[in-house]
Amino acid sequence: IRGGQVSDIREQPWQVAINAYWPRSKAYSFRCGGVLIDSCWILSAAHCFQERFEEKHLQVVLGRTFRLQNSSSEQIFDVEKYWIHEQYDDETYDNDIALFKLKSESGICAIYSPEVLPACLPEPNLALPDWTECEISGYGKEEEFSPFYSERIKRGMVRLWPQDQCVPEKLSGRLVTSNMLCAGDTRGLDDACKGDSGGPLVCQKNGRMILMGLISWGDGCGKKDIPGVYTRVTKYSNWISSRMRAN
Ligand code: 4AZ
Repeated sequence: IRGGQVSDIREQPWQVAINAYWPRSKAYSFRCGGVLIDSCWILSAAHCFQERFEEKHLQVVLGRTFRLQNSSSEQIFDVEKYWIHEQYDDETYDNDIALFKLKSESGICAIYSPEVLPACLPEPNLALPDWTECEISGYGKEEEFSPFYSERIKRGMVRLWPQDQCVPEKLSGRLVTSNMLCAGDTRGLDDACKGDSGGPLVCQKNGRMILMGLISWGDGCGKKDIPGVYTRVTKYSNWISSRMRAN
């Protein structure tokens, strides 16, 4: 997260970190963010998994304020299976969504606690007013050209842009589809950045935190009047629930 503030996992208990194992270096490395949506289910961005990692090479970490630091509140899971959206386009990042089922013997995976709680999925028809203030979070970079990911979880505040202002002219010419939404800080400060992908954009409604977006792409991080681009989660309600029901 560029700008924003350091946070605590209890402020973003749905935030997950996904690590991928690299056989050549025999080590796990941080890959992307993700969002807990149910005890055994998380969402992330398809583009993080273009390499088509095997399930056994992925690991999901919940409940950590510090990305690399063990914590008594953490819960770590293997992945039983994951699905990349069938229409994901690696050129445009259209349909940039992936669904993960965590592995468990019992059918219960994450145990809810102050540090581990799911975000709510939106109804498919939920439309929030333009410029609604929402929250993003992640362990991603604090500056576009920083060599490091953030060691501590951060959060930032961004506003939902009107779709008619979310156009290629604002985003170095890249296509913006109706499956994407734009959000940015009108002060030009808070924004998602590299490593935050797959993580949440949540908006408060009736006291609940609703997952409206997944961090997907942008033109740099926190440039003035340039929004970040997010996967529009309302478009995938049926895709998500049908897979959860069938599995
Ligand atoms: C990235 O590279 C990335 N400012 C994600 C989000 C944004 C930029 C880059 C939005 O994963």
